[in-house]
Amino acid sequence: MDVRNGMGLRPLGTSAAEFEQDLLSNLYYRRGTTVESASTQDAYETLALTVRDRLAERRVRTAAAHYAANPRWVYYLSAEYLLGKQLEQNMLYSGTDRIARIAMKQLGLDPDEVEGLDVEPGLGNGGLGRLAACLLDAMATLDIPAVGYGIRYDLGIFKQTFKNGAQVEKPDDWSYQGNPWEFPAPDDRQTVFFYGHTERDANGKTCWIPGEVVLGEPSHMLVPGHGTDTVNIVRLWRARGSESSFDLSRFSAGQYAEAVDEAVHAENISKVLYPDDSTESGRELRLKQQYFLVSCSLRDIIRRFRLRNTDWSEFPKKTVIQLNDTHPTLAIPELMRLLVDEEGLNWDLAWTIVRQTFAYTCHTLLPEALETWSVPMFERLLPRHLEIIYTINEHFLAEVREAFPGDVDRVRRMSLIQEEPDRRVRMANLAVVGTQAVNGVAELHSELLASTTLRDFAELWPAKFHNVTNGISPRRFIKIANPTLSSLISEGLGGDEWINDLDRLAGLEALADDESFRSRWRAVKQANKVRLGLGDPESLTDVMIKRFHEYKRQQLKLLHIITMYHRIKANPGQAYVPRTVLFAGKAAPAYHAAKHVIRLINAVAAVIDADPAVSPYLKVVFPPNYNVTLGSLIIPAADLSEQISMAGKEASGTGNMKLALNGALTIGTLDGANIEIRDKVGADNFFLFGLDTPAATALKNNGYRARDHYDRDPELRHALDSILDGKFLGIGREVGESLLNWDEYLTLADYRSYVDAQDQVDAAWQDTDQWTRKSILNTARSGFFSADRTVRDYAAGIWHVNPVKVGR
Ligand code: GPU
Repeated sequence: MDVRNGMGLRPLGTSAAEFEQDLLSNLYYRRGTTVESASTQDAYETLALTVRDRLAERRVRTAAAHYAANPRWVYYLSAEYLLGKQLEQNMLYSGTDRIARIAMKQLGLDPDEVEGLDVEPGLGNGGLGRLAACLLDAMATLDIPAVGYGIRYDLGIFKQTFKNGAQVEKPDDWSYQGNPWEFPAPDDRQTVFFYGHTERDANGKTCWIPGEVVLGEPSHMLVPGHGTDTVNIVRLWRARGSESSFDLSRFSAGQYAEAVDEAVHAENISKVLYPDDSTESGRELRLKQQYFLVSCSLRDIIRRFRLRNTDWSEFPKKTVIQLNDTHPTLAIPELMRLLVDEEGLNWDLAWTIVRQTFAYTCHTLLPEALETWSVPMFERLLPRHLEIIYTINEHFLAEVREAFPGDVDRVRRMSLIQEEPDRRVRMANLAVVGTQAVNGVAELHSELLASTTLRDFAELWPAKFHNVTNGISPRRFIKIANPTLSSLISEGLGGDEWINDLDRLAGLEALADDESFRSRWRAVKQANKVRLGLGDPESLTDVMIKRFHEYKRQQLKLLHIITMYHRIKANPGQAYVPRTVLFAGKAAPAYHAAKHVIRLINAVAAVIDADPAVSPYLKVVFPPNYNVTLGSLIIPAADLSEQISMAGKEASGTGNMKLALNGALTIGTLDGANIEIRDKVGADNFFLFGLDTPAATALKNNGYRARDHYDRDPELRHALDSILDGKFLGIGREVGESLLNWDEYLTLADYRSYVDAQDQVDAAWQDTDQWTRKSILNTARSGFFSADRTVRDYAAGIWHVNPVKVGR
């Protein structure tokens, strides 16, 4: 039965005229204005609400279906979500994209101008945050009952600007105009404790007497599925001072500012996203954020469990909590605390429940990204949790000693507490010990986790370790981002079922040899370059879009650019393949080495731009402030995808998948998911270069000397010398020195192989038909990288959950 009919509500219409009526009604009643006096902001918010209403109706039915089914739920805990703009997606998913535009025009509104006001909530840093959003999208699309939990940061990832070519960060007050996609749920607010001490009562029961009390206020955004009525939610917590943090005595004494000090302090918890990617920041406020997220979310999960269940032993049957990296790992000791201290369960039963409930995804191999917390700081902030971790550790280490008698070193390595050089809590170890499944995010990554980073644990519990190769939302990253290519694909395949069944792209293989299809494919790519605003659409668009990190090796791409520049300077008369090299990405504000690379790229771009002998063939562009929105414009325009990390360092990568799906050819190392991309698209359609992981590891172990490569290779020497000699506006000496004297990530060792592979790219580009064929084959063979496949893998191998269909 239609819930609205049951409630006596008028059904929302599906025609443009009805949509127009609803726009007018929302404009009048929700914004308090009329078409004649509405601002563009009024029009935008009204449009958003009118679209949202359609999804709200599905949401109500979803909640009813889920309540009736009392299913096993997936709760996805993540400190980051990069959801991307909501409007276009929600118009597509609600089937209102066409009628909404007609209705706006009827009302004299410019749809592009109105839609232009939609803002991207930048509540994450990079791949990890965007993966969370893609998985939520796929879970809803596959009708899996799921809730995402996160933090509603007031300030998202900083806005990147350039000043004299250097990165300058500006705050991202993303919701200062409000956020029409959000449903506040103040009734579900939770209380969170910090600091204080523990006490034991006469029965030996432990009690935590907190020193600070903060409120967590939730709101949620809708997560609709595509081609289904399921609408899940992502619930985001915002910190508020509690009543006790308002000091009435001070207020009465006229100390108005002091009276609210504590409340302001509390609200700092959700004030700003930490802009670190793949490095830990180790700050107390960050640990507070993590506990805040975990504490609010677990209480909410338990509240939801109790709506339909009473028996704690049922909890793991109804609940799986996926930890997105170690950031939410405090959920493990927190659930122990809730079960033992608050619910009175005995330790062993509580531990059984906890372990069955959680699963952990690791997203890195970098030692500096494995979070640890200083014991004294941890103890001050979360005294009870430290006791619980000690007890978990005692039981766990006994198990290790039993499995490996006499292996003291192993016990030291596996302990949840690092002792030397200082005492720290090891969050990754805790995450492995407290979960039923641990997974890496690409085949190579999962293998390396089990054989290196988490080897001791894989030896103890081999069955706990899984691989789930990452995936991307085909809705967001081809259907919405690349509408013209999507239309061509649908035409070629005779339908658009591929959007929810990406393996169907294989049907394009047959068209790769069809000359007219190829020329249309090429025309789409060129139109996307024009849309992006790149000058010459005939030029090879070579893109490197990702966070700036030394292991990702933007410096290697830069050495190649400088080499091309030198070649053109040396032989100006020759014909060169024209290239537009596009960089985009942010560096963590305190990551100086990465910021030096950014500055040098901008300097090299300026020098090339000013040189008329070179600029016809080579152009370097670096649009600021890479985010989901900008990525969605760049990806469809790319010919070449740069995936050039040092082998064994990139856990997976997901930009690599988005680019291949949109018909870019990859130049890449055997790292992360590049390996699987190459396996799928075929070695002929991928430019491979560089050391593989065993060779890179061996080189590092045998005393790598970057300078040997500099001494041996004249082109490399020329490129590095030009940096060291200040030929690029005097910028970048730090970059040159670091490469020559240290080169942590084997950039110079891979230089020759990389430049040679780039020469093969140039040669391949000149055969336009063959290149286009390869481009089509990249798309045709990328179906595996759908996040729908990723979620199916999680559902079958780790979550053991079933879909729940939402009835009409
Ligand atoms: N990743 Br750890 C992040 O974006 N941030 C992090 O803090 C950590 C990992 C990335 C990996 O670097 C990337 O290889 C992977 O594709 C992505 O997570 C999603 O798994």
